[in-house]
Amino acid sequence: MYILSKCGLVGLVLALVLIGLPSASPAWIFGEVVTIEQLSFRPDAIQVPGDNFAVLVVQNREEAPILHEITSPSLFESGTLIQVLGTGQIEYNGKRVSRILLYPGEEVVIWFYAEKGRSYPFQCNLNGHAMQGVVRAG
Ligand SMILES: [Cu+2]
Repeated sequence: MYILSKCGLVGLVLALVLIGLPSASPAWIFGEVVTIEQLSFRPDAIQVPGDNFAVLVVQNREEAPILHEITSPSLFESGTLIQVLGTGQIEYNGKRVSRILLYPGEEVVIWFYAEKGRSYPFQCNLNGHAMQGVVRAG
C-alpha cells in the first residue's frame, strides 16, 4: 500500500506493463497525462505514434468539488479500446464503456490501439461544461 499511495495508480499500471513485457521488447509506452483544471483538459490535444498501443491518463485536478465525465465514441469503440482502469466510476452500455465519471482527485487510465491517421476526440458535456480534447495518432 505504501508503493500504491506514493506512485499512484498510473505508476502501478505502468509497472505492471513493464513487468509483463518480454525483456527483449523495447519498453516504450506512448501516451500522456491530461489533467482537468478550471473546466478544461490540459493539454487539450496530444499526439501518439500511429499503429501503436497507447495510453490516455485523465486526472481530475479541480480544487472545487466539480464532477467531470469522459465520453468518447471513438476511444470506446470495440477494436480500439483495450482496457479502462481507474479510481473514477466507469459506466457501461451493455458490454461497452459509455462514460467515465471523475470526482476531484480521481483518475483513469485508458488503454487503446491508436490507428495511424486517426483522431480520437473526447469530451465532457456534464452540466453544460462543453469541454473537448483529442488524441491524434500520427
Ligand atoms: Cu466537465
